[in-house]
Amino acid sequence: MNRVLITAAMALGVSLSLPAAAQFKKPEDAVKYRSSAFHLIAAHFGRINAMAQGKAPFDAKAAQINAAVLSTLAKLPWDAFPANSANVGRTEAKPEVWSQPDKFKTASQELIDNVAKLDAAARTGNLDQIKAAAGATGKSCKSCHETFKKD
Ligand code: ASC
Repeated sequence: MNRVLITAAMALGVSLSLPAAAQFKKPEDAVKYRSSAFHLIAAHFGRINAMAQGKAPFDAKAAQINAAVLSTLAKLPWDAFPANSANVGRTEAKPEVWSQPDKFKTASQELIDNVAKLDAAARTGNLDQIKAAAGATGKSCKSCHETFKKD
């Protein structure tokens, strides 16, 4: 990696780890950011999951690309839940996000970990491994939604 890329990567790391409220001018901006990230997560996971469930033809290269994108996307929403963005705009977040922060943190880390395993599975090109990892990832989506997302 050259120096420009290293500097850019460090800047990205710093901006991703800033306190949630510091990253958004208005609470609505945080809602937009996190819901956009979740839309992209659903799109890229959906492409893999369709293959895993036999609803789309298996394309190992496409699975690999989508899983790689997903492994970055899975890290994005979690800094976009500042306390002033509960019940703002069109948020689908339940108050439990803020009243049970440890549980929310654990759930978010579970997604990140499962997506990392899905990424590893996709790199092998083995459909059975992808199916298992996609199943676990879908479960972490679902269990988090049960507590933290409005219907
Ligand atoms: C998806 C998607 C979700 C989850 C959930 C898993 O593909 O958009 O919200 O999986 O349905 O049960």
